[in-house]
Amino acid sequence: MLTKKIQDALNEQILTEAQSSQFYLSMASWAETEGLNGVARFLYQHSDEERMHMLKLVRFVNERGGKAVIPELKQPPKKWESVQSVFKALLDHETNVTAEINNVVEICLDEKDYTTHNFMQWYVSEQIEEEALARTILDKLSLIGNDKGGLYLFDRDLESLHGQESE
Ligand code: OFO
Repeated sequence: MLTKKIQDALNEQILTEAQSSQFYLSMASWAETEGLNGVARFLYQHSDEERMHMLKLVRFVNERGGKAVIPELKQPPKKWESVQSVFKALLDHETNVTAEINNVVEICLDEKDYTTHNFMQWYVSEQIEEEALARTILDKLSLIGNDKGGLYLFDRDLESLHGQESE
């Protein structure tokens, strides 16, 4: 059985994951309308992954005798200045998500809920990968700068990069 404190923390995390999914969905849609099909594909997949992170939490809360809350979502931004600003926003967002996950882990330790603590370790590792991937992408983008040909190749590369990531 989950304590109220843990249940609240997990429900808060459900909101974060749902909001992440919505945020990346909006980025994906923007990229698609800009003709950046590789970037769009990467972000659509990323959005789906966040939804999966949310669902995993929903199922866990309910299986442990709690009640998951499916939250209302905020409208994400509709457009971005550049691909660079998209990935910068993505990395900032993921850094905040990591802090929130660490907070849930801390609550688990305070409450001595080792089962939820164990469950949350999956999210801890996932964040390491996601932040590293976002940093790699931003490094590539800073090499490209304003070079349109470079951006074209980056867009193509991203399709294969994410293909490997999601396997
Ligand atoms: Fe992007 O992370 Fe979920 O957890």
